[in-house]
Amino acid sequence: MKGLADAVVEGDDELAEELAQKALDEGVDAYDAIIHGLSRGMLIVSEQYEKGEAYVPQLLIASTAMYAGMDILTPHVKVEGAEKPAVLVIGSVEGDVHDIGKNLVKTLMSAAGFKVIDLGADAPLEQFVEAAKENKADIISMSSLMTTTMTGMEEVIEMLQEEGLRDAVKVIVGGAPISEDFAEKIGADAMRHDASSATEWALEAVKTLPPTEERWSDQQIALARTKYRKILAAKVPKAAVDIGRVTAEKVMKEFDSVVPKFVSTMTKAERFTAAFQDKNVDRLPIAPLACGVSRKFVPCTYKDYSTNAQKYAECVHTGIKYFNLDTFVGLTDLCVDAADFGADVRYPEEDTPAAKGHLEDYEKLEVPDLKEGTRAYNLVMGNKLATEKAHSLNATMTALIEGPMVALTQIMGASRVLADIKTNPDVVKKGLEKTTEYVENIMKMMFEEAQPDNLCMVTLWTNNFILSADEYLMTEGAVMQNRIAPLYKKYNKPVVIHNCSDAPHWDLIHKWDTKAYSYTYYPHEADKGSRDYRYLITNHGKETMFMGQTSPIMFLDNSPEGIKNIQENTMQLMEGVLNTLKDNGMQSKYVISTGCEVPPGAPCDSVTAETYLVAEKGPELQKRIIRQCA
Ligand code: B1M
Repeated sequence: MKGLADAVVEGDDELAEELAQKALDEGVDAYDAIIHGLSRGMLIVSEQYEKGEAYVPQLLIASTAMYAGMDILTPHVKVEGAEKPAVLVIGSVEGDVHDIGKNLVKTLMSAAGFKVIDLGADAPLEQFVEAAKENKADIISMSSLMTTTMTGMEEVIEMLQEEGLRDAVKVIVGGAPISEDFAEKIGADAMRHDASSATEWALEAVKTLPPTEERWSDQQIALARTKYRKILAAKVPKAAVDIGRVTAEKVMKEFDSVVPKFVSTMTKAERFTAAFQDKNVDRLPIAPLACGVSRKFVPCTYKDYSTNAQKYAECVHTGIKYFNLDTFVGLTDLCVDAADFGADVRYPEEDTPAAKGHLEDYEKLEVPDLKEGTRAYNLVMGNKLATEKAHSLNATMTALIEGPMVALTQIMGASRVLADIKTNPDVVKKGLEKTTEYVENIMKMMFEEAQPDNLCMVTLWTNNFILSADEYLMTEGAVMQNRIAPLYKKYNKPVVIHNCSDAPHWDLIHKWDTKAYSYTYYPHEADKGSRDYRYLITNHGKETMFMGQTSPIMFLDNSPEGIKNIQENTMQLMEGVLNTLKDNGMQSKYVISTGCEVPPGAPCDSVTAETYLVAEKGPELQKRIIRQCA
C-alpha cells in the first residue's frame, strides 16, 4: 500500500502499474489497493499543494500515476456485495475553457472512489443534464472561473428542475468567482473553495441520498416536476436586453456635456508618458482594461473586434474617447498564435474566442509564416491603425501579445504542457523554442510596422499557485530572460508585462528589467502572496510602473449601489496610491487600471463611473497629496 501511495506521490506511472499488478498477484483486494494505496498518495500530494509545498505539474503527474494504477485495479473490484460506486458528472460550464481546477476536483473525486463522468471544459449546459440522466448520477459538479460563465450553472439547475430531476442529484459548484451567496441564490446544494473540501462534501452528501432507483423513479420525477413548476413560474424572466449596447448609447449621449468639462492641463499621452517617468502630472493616468466591451460603441461582434483590423481600430478609438482612457491596452483574446499554429479556435459572436481543439504532437509544431491571412498579421495591422487612432485623440496605444508559454499552452492544452514540464521537459523546451520564434517575429513586426507606444506581453504562467519559481525559470522564464527582454532592448522599447495571476513570482520583475507591470490583486490570497499597490510601489515602484488593483468583476454591477461602490473604491485607491507614492518619494508612477479584462458583456456606464471619477477628482487629489509634499 505504501509503495502504491509513494508511486503516486512520485508521479511514477510505471511503478504504479507494476505495484497494482503485484497487489492483484498477491491477492490484495483491488478496492483496498485503490483506496489505501493510490488514493492515499493522491491525498498526500493534494495536501502538499494546499500548503504551497507542491505545484500543479506535480498534481497532474500524480494523477496520471493514480489513473495508471486504477486502470489495472478497477476491473478487479468485486462488485458483488460491494456498493456500486457513486456517480459524479463533472465539467467546466459552457463558454469557460479554464479546466485546471476542474481536473483537480475530478482527480480527487476519482481518488475518493467516485465513478466520474468528465464532460471536459466549455461543456454545453444540456450535457450536464443528459449525462446525469444517462448515468443516473448522484452528484453534478460544475466549475466556472469567470463571472461571464457562472450564470450557466443556474441554467443547469433550472433545467434539472424543469425535468423533475432536481431532487435526484446533489449539485456542487466551485471556481474562483463562486461564493456561498451565489451558490445559495442559484439553488446549488454546496460550494467549496478547493478540490479537497469539495471531495469531503461529496463523500458526506452521497450518504444522505435515498437509493438510486427510488430517486430516479418515474413517480419521483413526475412529483418533482410539479413541485418545481411552481418555483420556476415564480421566477422573474431575465430581460433579453444588450446591456452593453444600451449603456454605450447612454454614455455616447452624455459625452459632450460631461467629458469636455473635466479640467486637465495635459493631454492623455503627455500624462501617461510623464507618469511612466514619475514626472509631474495633473492627475494619475486611468486605463482599465476595457477592451472587448468597447465594441459596444461601434457596435460590432466580438468576432469582428478580434479578427478584423479595421473594426478593432474603431473599437480602440471609441473606447479611448468615450471611456476617456489615457492608454488603450489591446487585449482581444489569448489564442491568436494558437490559431496560426493550427489549433482549433471557437469564435462565439458575443464572447471571447477560446482555443478548444489542441494539437497532438509537439514535434509537428511548425512556426507559421507571419503573412496576410494569419491572425497575428491582422493583430499587427489592427494595432497600426489603432495607434493612429489613439494618437488622433492625443492618447497612447499599448498593443498586447501572448507570451511564448501562453501560446504553447493554448496550442497543446494547458494541463498537458504543465504535466510535461515534469515528465518531458525537453519536449516542452523545444515547443517553447517554436512559440518564442513566432512571438519574436510578431514583436519585430509590431515594432517596425505598427509602432504602438508600448507592447505588452502576457506571461500569466508566472503564477506562484501553479508553477514554482524553478519550473517557471526553466521554461518561459528562460526565454523571457534570454530572448524576449533583449529584443525589447534592441528596439529601445520598455518591457511591459501583463499578468492576471493571483501571486506571480514578483522577484522576476527585476530580472527582465520590467518598466510597466499590469497586475491583479486578490485580497483573499494576500496571505499566500498576492500583493497590493502598497507592497509593489514600496518594493519595486522605483523601477517599474504598476497598473492594476481594481477588480474587473466590479464593473458588472451598474445598479446605483454598484456605481457608488465603484466610485468609493476608486477614490480610496487613488488616495492610497498617492500617499504611498509620496511616502516613497515619488509622485505619479502608477496607472489606475484593472490588471485583467473588464468582462466584455459588462455595462459601459460602470466603466465610466471609474474613469470619469478619476478625471473629475484626480487633479484635486494630486494637488492636495503630492503638491503638499513638495
Ligand atoms: Co483566464 N481568466 N482567461 N486563462 N485565467 C482568469 C480566470 C481571471 C480570473 C483572471 C483575472 O481576472 N485576474 C479572468 C476571469 C475574470 C472574470 O471573471 N471576468 C480570466 C479571463 C478574463 C480570461 C480570458 C477571457 C482572457 C481573454 O482572452 N481576454 C480567457 C477566457 C477564455 C474562455 O474561457 N472563454 C482566459 C484564458 C485563459 C487561458 C486559456 C490562457 C488559461 C487557462 C488554461 C486552462 O485552464 N486550460 C487562463 C488562466 C490560467 C487563468 C488564471 C491565471 C489561472 C486559473 C487557474 O488555472 N488557476 C486565472 C486567474 C486566477 O484564477 N488567479 C484566470 C489554478 C487552478 C488550480 O485554480 O481553477 O481556481 P482554480 O481551481 C481551484 C478552485 O477554484 C477550486 O479548486 C481548485 C483548487 O483546489 N475549484 C473548485 C475549481 N473548480 C471547483 C469546483 C468545485 C469546488 C472547487 O466544486 C464543483
